[in-house]
Amino acid sequence: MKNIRVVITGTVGAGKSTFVKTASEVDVVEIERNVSDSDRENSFKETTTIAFDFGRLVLDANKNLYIYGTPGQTRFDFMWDILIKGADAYILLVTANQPSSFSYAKDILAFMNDRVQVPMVIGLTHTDCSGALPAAEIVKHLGIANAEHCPPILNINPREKHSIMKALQVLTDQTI
Ligand SMILES: Nc1nc2c(ncn2[C@@H]2O[C@H](COP(=O)(O)OP(=O)(O)O)[C@@H](O)[C@H]2O)c(=O)[nH]1
Ligand SMILES: [Mg+2]
Repeated sequence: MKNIRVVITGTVGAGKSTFVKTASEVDVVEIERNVSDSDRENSFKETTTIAFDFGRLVLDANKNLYIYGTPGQTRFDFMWDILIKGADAYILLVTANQPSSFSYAKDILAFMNDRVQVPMVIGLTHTDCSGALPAAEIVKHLGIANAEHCPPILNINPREKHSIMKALQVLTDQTI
């Protein structure tokens, strides 16, 4: 059995905590507090993750996943630093119907790329919501439209187990 550390990152409200909860076979450790006023303007949520979410999943006969969800706020990026440096692979979640968050998602991607070169997948969430932009459009905003090695881009609904299982399969297939 191979242990694989997977980081789930992305913007506030993209679905990171939901992803970890849906994935995990053990009770998720989630560290939250009330959102600050500045975040409240950009979010409908009352709480936000301040440290990280942690879960565990046996994906198949030879993959034991440790799953860490990052906090979504820049001022906690020391935590991203710690998490990403220990990651074997990561998923960047982007809220497809929130164009205002795309530049922040691009910043996250740059932050990660600066620190690690590990397999990754871009997961578009909220694609079932009105106003969701097409993948080709979003990828342009992330600055990877013409990248030589464009990472896999998937629609992910973090509330659905089959959806996150597929994403984790695509991700971890790249780690072998
Ligand atoms: N309709 C829909 N709701 C989603 C999707 N992904 C996440 N959500 C919801 O968005 C909200 C924020 O998710 P959360 O996991 O707390 O975001 P985080 O800030 O990234 O940890 C929750 O109410 C989720 O159920 C999606 O793909 N579709
Ligand atoms: Mg969260």
